[in-house]
Amino acid sequence: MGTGGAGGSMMVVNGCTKATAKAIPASITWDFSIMGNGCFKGQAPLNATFSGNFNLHPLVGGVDNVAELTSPITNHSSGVVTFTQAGTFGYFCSNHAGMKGAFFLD
Ligand SMILES: [Cu+2]
Repeated sequence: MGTGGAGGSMMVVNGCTKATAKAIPASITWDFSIMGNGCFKGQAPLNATFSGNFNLHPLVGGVDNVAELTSPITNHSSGVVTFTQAGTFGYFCSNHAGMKGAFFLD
């Protein structure tokens, strides 16, 4: 399943649905506290800033621990992710299974 498409609102991505996703904060704390709190929604284009240790917690775009190499999240630099298009974008930490979430961008 690709994550770049516009899926329906009931689509579950990395445990997230658009219905329960929260507004994207100015800075997303990228540590264990993201577990259960990583579901976001907003309006593209936008930048999302993750703050954390990317050596301990490699931030990768994708779903169900499968990296999507074309995801803007996979291609982030220093935790700042630039989304230029609407879509649904999952992400996860490649070291810790519970660190995951998704962006639902209109
Ligand atoms: Cu981690």
